[in-house]
Amino acid sequence: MNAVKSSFVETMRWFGPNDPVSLADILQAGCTGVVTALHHVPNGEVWTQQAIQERKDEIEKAGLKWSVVESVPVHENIKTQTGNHVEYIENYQQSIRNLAACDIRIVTYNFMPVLDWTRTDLAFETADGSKALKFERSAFIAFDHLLLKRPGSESSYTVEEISSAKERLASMSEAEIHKLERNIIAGLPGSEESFTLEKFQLALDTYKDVDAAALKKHLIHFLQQVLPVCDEVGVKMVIHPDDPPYPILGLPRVVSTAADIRDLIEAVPSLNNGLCFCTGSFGVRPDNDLPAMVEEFGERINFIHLRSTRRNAAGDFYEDNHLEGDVDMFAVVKALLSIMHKRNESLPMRPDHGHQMLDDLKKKTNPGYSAIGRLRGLAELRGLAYGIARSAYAD
Ligand code: DNO
Repeated sequence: MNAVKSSFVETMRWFGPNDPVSLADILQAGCTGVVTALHHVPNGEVWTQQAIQERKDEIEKAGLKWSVVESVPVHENIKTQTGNHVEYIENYQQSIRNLAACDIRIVTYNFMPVLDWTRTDLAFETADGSKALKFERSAFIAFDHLLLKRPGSESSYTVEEISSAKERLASMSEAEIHKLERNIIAGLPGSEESFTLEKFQLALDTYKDVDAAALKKHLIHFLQQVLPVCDEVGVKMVIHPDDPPYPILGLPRVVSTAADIRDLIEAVPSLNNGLCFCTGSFGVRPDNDLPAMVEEFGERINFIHLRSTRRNAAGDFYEDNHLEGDVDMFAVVKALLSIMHKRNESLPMRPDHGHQMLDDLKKKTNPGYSAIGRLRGLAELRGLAYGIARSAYAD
């Protein structure tokens, strides 16, 4: 069987030297690659060649490869086209050049206003006692409308939704309320921003003149500036979809559906204008047909996050085991293998998130990024991919 045509490059995210999960752990999980970023560099500043090279050397010394950058964050001024946005784009271009000089060629980013990914509960106890990340709509509305008291929030929700949010809030202790606020605004792992309640409203206010059309225009402008540099030095940009994949807090979100991706491709056709195919983010919307999206965007998928969510009618979702939930992981992996087969190329994949379980329940872990839950996810996905590849592509 042809190993190249039918397998992922298995990677795990690593948050750098302070990550409780070490490079040695990632190697033992069977990975060959690491996905990481220079989290200590302030958002908007240039990543120097020296800092990149040092981090790369550290990874290689551990027997791994720095496969993908996740993320070079896009400064808020670029998203709103205010302040020093011109300079921040120049800095971004320079970071791309410096990464290419160190032979790092896949760069993840997102274009979500203010917040990166959002959850209300980081320790939702599942039926087997392991803990998962959850987004509960009533709790989120309680935060937005009743705690933050965002001006205009009443028009984002129905009367029934607001009344269930009131009930939900009344059921919570002070400590639970505090935790809910922190979960939403204090920055989940990998987010580069963290806020207090007062600062948070000020950050939301910076978008008062930026609707979805303007945000998409700003994203396209950013791509028009950055992609020529990528084409020149050989770097692939991969955009991470919105998580959750719809507008929240009155903020626009423009990377949630297949139609959104089409708009970006049409505006900037370079093949280096690509996609981080995150099944957990896209999969929250029932109208996103994931295997069809893999087929449609196959030549531009250059990084893959595999994870499954389970949603209910109330608009809540939690992160299920990787092969369960609403994502048809068999169909998605099959479609991805077929793309890799066609392209005759292995693509980097990471098991996205995992439950906090077994020994990790006693440890301090980065929510979603504990070792054992991701190891379980990776092992299941590896087996699934192997089984499909053996039956479909064995010589
Ligand atoms: C969450 C991650 C995101 C992702 C960024 C990409 O677990 O998938 O934080 O890294 O949105 O820029």
